[in-house]
Amino acid sequence: MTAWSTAPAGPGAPPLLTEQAADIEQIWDAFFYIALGVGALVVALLAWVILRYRHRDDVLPRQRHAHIPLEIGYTVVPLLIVVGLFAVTFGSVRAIDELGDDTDLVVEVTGFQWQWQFEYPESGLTVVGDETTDPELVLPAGATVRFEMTSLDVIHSFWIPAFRFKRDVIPGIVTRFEVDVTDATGTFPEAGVCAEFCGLDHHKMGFGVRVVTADEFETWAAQEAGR
Ligand SMILES: [Cu+2]
Repeated sequence: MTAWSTAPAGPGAPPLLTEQAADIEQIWDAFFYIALGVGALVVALLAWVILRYRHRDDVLPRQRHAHIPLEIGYTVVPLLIVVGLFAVTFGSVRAIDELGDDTDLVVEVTGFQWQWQFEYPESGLTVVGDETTDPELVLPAGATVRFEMTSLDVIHSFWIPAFRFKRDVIPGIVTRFEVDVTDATGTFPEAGVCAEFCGLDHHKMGFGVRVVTADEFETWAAQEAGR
């Protein structure tokens, strides 16, 4: 597991590999800067109270029972922030949950203790990792890819930080999501991990991601099928 495979968005974060990742990154940024602002306000108010009302004599500062506008303000403003963040998050998750009619490729992901298997049903291909070798998830650039995921044993979580998205992989249930892979090609070793602690060798559930052109994908699939 490389440092960046669990790093949040920001400097050093992996490149965005899906169209949806850019939206999600914006939401992460919004959360970050709003949290920073709220944190700064709290620290500033604390510092002001500590300094302004520090113990100087035994006279209490002026006591006040209620301040209605202030109380309404500090209830309504956080509520608006939470509702706003919920709304944008809901929108972006729905964009990934919505399965369109123009899927180019289906990848069936199976998590198990302690590796991953990627199946490409249309080409009859199976890529599976083992103790010593991480599997590589090969994706065609520019394609709309649907992931259909399940687990053979316990709950895992399929996490490609470059997607800025992860989803639980649950035994007995198929979870799905769909993303549009960007046009950039490249090889990203250790780009994926399991993000749900699933036992002793949980940390060994890494996998690589390789994004190739549509033609290269066909060639790869034909080669693998011929093996
Ligand atoms: Cu796992």
